[in-house]
Amino acid sequence: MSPISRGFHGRHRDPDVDPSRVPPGQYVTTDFPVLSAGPTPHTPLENWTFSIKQGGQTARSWTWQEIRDLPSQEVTADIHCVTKWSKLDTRWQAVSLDTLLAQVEREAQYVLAFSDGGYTTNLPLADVTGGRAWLAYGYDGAPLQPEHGGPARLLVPHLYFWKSAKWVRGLELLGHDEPGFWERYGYNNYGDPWREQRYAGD
Ligand SMILES: Nc1nc2c(c(=O)[nH]1)N[C@H]1C(S)=C(S)[C@@H](COP(=O)(O)O)O[C@H]1N2
Ligand SMILES: [Mo]
Repeated sequence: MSPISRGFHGRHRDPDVDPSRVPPGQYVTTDFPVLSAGPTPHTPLENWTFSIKQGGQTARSWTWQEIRDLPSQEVTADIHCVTKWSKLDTRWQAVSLDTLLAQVEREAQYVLAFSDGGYTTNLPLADVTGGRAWLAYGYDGAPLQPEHGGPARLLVPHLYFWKSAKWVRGLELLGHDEPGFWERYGYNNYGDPWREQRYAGD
């Protein structure tokens, strides 16, 4: 993934920004940087599914059309990348993960999100329920662009943005915690931007 250049504008204090909305060590940008660890996958929608797996089995799976037929919400959220940019008031069209998880019987405490291309990220189940996490397929009034995770990505804005898996294809429900892609490379297991949990040990 390409680092954000040092000369990136927007580090100065913007008088329009309420500083209480910006976590420690972050700066606000109006751009929407693209951060991808690999190439952008292009899965045709007719082959696309979103699955919830448990105990090595698929507990529930939705086609693209089935996902689109579920009730969606307009979500406005501030997002915070571990490379230090934050973007305020991003607007998404999304299905709450509560809606999806309500359709499976579950015992799990943890989830591992998995994506086309092999990316994974782990989250406590408590962080993807209770109206705090979504499957997002629209951004700013348009379909979510492939470089930003389209056709659909996770949106978990209360944690650093690496937890918001792009090109997500499902959730594996687990009884134990299992580190995902960046978490295995030394990123923090939980990733709370307000506690500046960037790396393991923070
Ligand atoms: N599948 C996948 N999801 C991913 C990533 C990735 O490399 N692959 N990068 C993560 C990181 S580190 C960030 S900051 C955000 C970036 O999202 P954006 O490119 O839409 O800004 O996606 C996250 N989700
Ligand atoms: Mo990131």
